Amino acid sequence: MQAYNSELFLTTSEVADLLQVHPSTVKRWCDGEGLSASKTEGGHRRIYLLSALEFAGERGIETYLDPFMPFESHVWLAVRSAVGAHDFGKVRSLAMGWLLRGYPGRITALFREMGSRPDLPFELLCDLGVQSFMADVGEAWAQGRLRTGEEHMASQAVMEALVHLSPGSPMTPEARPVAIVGATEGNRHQVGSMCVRVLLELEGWKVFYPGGDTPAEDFAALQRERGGELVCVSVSSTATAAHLRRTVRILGEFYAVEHPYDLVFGGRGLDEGWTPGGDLPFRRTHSFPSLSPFIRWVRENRDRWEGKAASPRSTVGAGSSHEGGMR
Ligand code: B12
Repeated sequence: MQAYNSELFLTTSEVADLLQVHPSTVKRWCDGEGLSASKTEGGHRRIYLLSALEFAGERGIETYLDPFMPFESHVWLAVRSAVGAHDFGKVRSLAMGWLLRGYPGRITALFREMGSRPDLPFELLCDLGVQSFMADVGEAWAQGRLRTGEEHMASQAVMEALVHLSPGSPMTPEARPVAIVGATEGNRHQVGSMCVRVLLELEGWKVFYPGGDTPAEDFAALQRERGGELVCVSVSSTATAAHLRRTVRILGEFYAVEHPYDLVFGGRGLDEGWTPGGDLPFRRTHSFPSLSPFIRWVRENRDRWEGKAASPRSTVGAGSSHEGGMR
């Protein structure tokens, strides 16, 4: 039985949002059309979540909570904290529980639902929700609570949600701006770069995504062939300074001034003090630990890419860009 929880008594607007109708329709339903509601001291209607869902079921109205039965209340509370307070604690524990009990499909469904919310910025979902859930997965694996296969299933469940959330890249050859996004050679971690891909696509970019373990030469070749204005290299982990230096060197060797681009390194695997170097050929070089500062920078510079101003080499832009020699 569901324990009493006042948070599960919804306002008319919350029910309207859940059932995808106008709040005045919910009020009408409460006033004599069978949707039971109580009133607060101030005279506002409150509707028990499960009553609203039962009412919806009787009328054939589908809600995003239906596939989560019998966890509707938990999911509703989890999504509400994530969207309203950017608190993903409940999401993380629900998703971990499902992973341990063998319901990875629910993890996909939950991340898909949150990712389709216009009131939850996608970059925050990735930086706070996806990243922390996957960190929990890594921790559980390290403690022996999850098998390697279950860790893989978690990555797969999240990847599937991200694939669904991708609006796809524009098909036309002339669509701009163009980005190349992937993870460095030897790096099999794909979720971070996939987050970058979907985020840029949501911003209207055409993205070429070779995924994890992409040789530096191939980033360079793709950029040249597809006219990329931005090359994003994910350094989620396992990269050493020597490894990153090599990537920068190879990209530098292949760089053609007549096809200028900005180079971005990103991910929590970047050493705090790591700098890509001083005298670099790229138009600009930046590194960002997470998506939120990255997408701010992308938006601030959008005009430049849309105007396709092929400015010659310059080492740095604003923010967390880099100067100084390689370590
Ligand atoms: C799942 C996972 C795997 C899976 C990956 C499967 C897949 N399809 O991706 C598998 C099992 C393959 C794997 C293997 C290994 N893993 Co692993 N893995 C993880 C785990 C649990 C989750 C990673 C993840 O998906 N995170 C979710 C994403 C969203 O987070 P993210 O990658 O950090 O991306 C975010 C930011 O970094 C940033 N970002 C990322 N890329 C970019 C790019 C740009 C341009 C920008 C702007 C931002 C950005 O935005 C994202 C959103 O915030 C982490 C644990 C952890 N704490 O992260 C360990 C972890 C990353 N793995 C680790 C290790 C050591 C390994 C192995 C070496 C283990 C081994 N001994 O075999 C191998 C290496 C394999 C290889 N050659 O790459 C270490 C890395 C330590 C380090 N400092 O380098 C971690 C941190 C675990 C740990 N605590 O030790 N792993």
